[in-house]
Amino acid sequence: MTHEIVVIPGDGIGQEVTPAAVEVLEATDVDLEFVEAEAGDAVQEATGEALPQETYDLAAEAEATLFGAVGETAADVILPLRDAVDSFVNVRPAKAYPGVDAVRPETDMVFLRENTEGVYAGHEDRLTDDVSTLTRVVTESASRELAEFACEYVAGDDHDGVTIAHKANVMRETDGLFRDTVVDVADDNGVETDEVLMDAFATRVCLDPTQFDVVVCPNLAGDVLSDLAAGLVGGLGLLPSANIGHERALFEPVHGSAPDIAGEGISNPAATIISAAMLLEYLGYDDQAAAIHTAVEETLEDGPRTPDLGGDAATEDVTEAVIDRL
Ligand code: GGG
Repeated sequence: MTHEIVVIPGDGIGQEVTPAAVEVLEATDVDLEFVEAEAGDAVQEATGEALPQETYDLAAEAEATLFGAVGETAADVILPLRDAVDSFVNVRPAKAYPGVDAVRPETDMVFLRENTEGVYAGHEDRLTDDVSTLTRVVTESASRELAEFACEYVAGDDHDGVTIAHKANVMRETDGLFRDTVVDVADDNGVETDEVLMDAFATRVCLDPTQFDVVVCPNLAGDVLSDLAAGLVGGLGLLPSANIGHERALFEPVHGSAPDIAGEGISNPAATIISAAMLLEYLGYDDQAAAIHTAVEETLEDGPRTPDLGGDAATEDVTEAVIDRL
């Protein structure tokens, strides 16, 4: 069976790491057909539209989409693309790899981030020169959907339960609803929960990341705390993600377009290649996905490595090394 995969490289290093991940996918025996589509800052500049309708429609119809990165147009591209695939959770594993110089080499956790609301729902207003406002939306239904996914996620593997990171002591109505709903759903499913205020999480995860395994968070908290975890494992070049919807999904590295190094050919493709492995898992190709994970792990351990990991290799060198190990 041929799977159609929409590929949206986007801006900056998205133009380097996305083709690298496609090369790795092409080196597997999975029958994939790639359809490239445009989005991002450059398209906005050229056409006035950061996310062309054609790109949105392709993502809304494909089984899976592989996305790179965008810069200033993140809100106009990433949020609608997540909407196109009807995604309710952003799965962000953060783990340290042998051989990579990590602040906390014992880190191994996954963030299950609410993907549709919170402050990223976009209800922002500029009322006067002096005043701007933002309405934060949290619904019981979206919190429930995320919690149900979290319960299924922990049931499938060796997990003790979930940690809910929130700020319900201050945002009582919104994070209170989020926290109470996740606890209710977990109780109904026999899944243990513990809770931590998101600011305390930031401290505790730096001191001892082994306290955390599966972390369920509202949208903004999940975005920020997973980037923090990236700092513990060696940088954003290592964090993949999957935006899971009901019938389709979108895979992307956690990092952005990194304009400071874009065009130099030295961006770390690991996060996007691991995102591509998650795409294969999503399609049911567990063996091929596992082979990519192993090849990336071996490459991170033995090299070559890009400059963000202390090496001097190019994106292409790392990509070839992963493919050679497949
Ligand atoms: N890899 C996608 C990308 O460009 N991420 C940067 C970003 O701003 N992300 C915001 C988010 O994940 O909500």
